[in-house]
Amino acid sequence: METRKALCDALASGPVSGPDLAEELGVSRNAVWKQVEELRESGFEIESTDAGYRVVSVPEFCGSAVEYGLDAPYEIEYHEAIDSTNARARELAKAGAGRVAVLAGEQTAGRGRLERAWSAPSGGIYLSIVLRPTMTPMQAPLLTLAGAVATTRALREAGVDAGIKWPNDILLASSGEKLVGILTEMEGEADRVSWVVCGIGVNANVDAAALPEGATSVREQVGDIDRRVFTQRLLEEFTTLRADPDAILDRWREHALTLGQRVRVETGAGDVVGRALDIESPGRLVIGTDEGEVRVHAGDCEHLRPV
Ligand code: BT5
Repeated sequence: METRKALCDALASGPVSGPDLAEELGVSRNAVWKQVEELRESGFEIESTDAGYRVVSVPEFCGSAVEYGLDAPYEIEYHEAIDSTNARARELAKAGAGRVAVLAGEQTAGRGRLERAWSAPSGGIYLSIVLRPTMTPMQAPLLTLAGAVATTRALREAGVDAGIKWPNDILLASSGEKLVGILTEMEGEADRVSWVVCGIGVNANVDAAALPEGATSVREQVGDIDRRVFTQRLLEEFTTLRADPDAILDRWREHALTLGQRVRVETGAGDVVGRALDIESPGRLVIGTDEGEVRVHAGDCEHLRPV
């Protein structure tokens, strides 16, 4: 898979000859030829010209299609359908993988937080990114915020008026219907994260009728999108944000729907009701209540109508 990613990178920058590819990738010419044949079998149209291999067209949605021209360091493991991309990503993470993303067009046992179910009909984008960050478990929520910002930016670029509800739901701004859910899982010790899986479920090219009440899809709002390009944009934005962790909170604020709203947050220690004032690292919501400011780390947040 690593060679395939490197091959996709090389082909994306223009025609290139077999021998040049072999040298660049550090593999035999025969290995290059085999990989090119595999790309053709997965739906790539690749011409052999005097200047070398030239990509004429790319398949609509699969691992190599997303890797082709992707400006982010992830190999993509694609499944047309899978039980849960997070479950698969955890397996890979436990086996030592990093910088890989599991992608599916349908999930048969998608999961939300707290063992809730996630509806994942065919036509969606279900993506779980495996990361091995150098950070403490306390800081890991920042990655979830980064995932939410990256996805919101990709949605806005696609023409969807999306925004973030704390901590990591993405909603249609005008109606509050849910477009995206994010589930981050991790393993590590007190002072060091071993791996993080950031799982993102986007209701992309699916009918709202196939989703639970209160949900909407990109298809319902702006029509079908190119899932390949969308996934690339998401991964690229995510990579840019990770390179500048200090900027994540500011970007989150810019894309948030929650700040300034009256909210009710259900926490393990009871409900907190008040006005959402700000977010603090690594993801705490600051709520102004009748009894003063309260900071919440986690919980389910509801936007209330102004009183
Ligand atoms: C989430 O949980 O919002 C996190 C969802 C994460 C899904 C991704 S898909 C890729 C990766 N692989 C997985 O197996 N999971 C991740 P939570 O905040 O607990 O919200 C769950 C609630 O959202 C459910 O109880 C439903 O009410 C609602 N819901 C379920 N499916 C939905 C959908 N497709 N769109 C909008 N809302 C949905």
